[in-house]
Amino acid sequence: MQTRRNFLQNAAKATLGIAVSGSILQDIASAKATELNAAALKFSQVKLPFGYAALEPNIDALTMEIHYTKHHVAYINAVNEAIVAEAIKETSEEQLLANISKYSPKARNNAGGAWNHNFFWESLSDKASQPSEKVLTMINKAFGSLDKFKEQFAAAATSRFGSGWAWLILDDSGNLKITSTPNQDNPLMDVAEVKGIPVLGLDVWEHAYYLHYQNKRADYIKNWWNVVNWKKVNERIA
Ligand code: MN3
Repeated sequence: MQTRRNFLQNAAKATLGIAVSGSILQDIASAKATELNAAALKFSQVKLPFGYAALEPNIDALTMEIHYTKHHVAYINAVNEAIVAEAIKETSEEQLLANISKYSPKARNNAGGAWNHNFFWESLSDKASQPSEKVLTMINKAFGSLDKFKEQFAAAATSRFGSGWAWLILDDSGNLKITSTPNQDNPLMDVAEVKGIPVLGLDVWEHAYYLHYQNKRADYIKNWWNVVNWKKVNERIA
């Protein structure tokens, strides 16, 4: 005979049963969502490897802070929006760049902006460094000498009309080459005139130097050599 107490216990169990199966379903749904999110490409900002003021006077602290916290963050957010909005299924950042002509200008500009700046921060250092023997040999072979390389790279960076980037790349024969791209394009993109694997890049957008150098892009480029992270370049080529 069912007592009131038993009835309440059974009712509670039944409620609990429903609650448990409800929560299992929720768990499955949320695990699925996590799985889907994990599969979707998402850009994020690398940690700045130094303080905002670390590269003074070559790159001033305010420029570094605005560049990192405003410009770069805007590219990251916008590319992630584009990935969702366009249901982009590429599995890596590099894969997306290699197929970028399939997507919108928003995806192209911001995938480039997101990738290029992560690459740029890691190409800079407050600690002095030098090209490795191997890298120096490759530079000598391609450009004649380190000084000649710097001249040719600076020329590419100076003559890039409007906004863009200068790059040192490895071409598909494994040789070093200098190129430049407009806007936020880069040599990993299928739309790039000259394609290759970037090993060093210089942002020549006015936002990268104008506060400190105003119209003197050439001075910015000249001083930028003082903060190039050759250790990183060596690793990228090794
Ligand atoms: Mn920039």
